[in-house]
Amino acid sequence: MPLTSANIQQFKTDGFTLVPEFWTPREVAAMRQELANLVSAGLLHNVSTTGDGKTHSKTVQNLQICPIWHKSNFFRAAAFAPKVIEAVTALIGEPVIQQLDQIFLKPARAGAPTNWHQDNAYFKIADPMLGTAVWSALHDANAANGTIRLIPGSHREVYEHSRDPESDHHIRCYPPEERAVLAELPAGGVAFFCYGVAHATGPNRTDKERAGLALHFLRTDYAPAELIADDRNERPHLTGPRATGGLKEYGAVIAGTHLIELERVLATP
Ligand SMILES: O=C(O)CCC(=O)C(=O)O
Repeated sequence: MPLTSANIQQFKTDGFTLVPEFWTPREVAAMRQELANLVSAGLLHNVSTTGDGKTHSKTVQNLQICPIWHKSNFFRAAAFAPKVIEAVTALIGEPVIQQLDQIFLKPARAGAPTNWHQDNAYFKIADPMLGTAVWSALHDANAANGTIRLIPGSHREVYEHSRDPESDHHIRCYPPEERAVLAELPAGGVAFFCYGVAHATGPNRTDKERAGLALHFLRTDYAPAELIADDRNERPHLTGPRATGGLKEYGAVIAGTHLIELERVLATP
């Protein structure tokens, strides 16, 4: 079990918890390699704007890919890793569905922030404790390179959101930042935070890039209707009576392929 009872208790109280050694060094190496493949293929886009929410910045970059599953069999399989499912179900219960996958890459010296928001301002589920992000540090993440900040207990508050003028499509809020904690994590570490917790990442002014992979999961019984419609062919049921290991959603069994995909990525130059 990747979480301790203290992790589960902290998630209940603060709305988030940190696991510094979640992914193995080999898993991290494969994640970085696959991210480099996606970057080379031109699949990440700068969402950072000059202050009007429209004009893309030429000086700073917040590079996003969302979704990832249709571009990377490796990242698609990561959501099915048994330790991911074990951790997520320990935090939010069952049955669970995967809702989203995305990466934000902050290039060296010019990495731009992702501003404050609560994921539930997008997802709007009835109980924000019944959805969680699994935010994985692909590089050591610290204050200098803009690691994620989280506001303990903010899942019990709802902040007003408006269009973020520094992003081409995001919304943002202006929560009490002085209450935030900095989630410093080594590469392979994970922050689990429920849909209600306000969070943000900062600028990266160091001379090395930094990336975070965010997988989002929620309780199937709290999912929006379109996400669990019978004719839906993406976003997998991971547990419960409708779970098929990805077969129904992707046309192939994905469960159990995470380590096979990892070896494939590492073996491919
Ligand atoms: O990694 C980032 O910059 C932000 C991630 C995030 O806010 C999210 O996945 O909700």
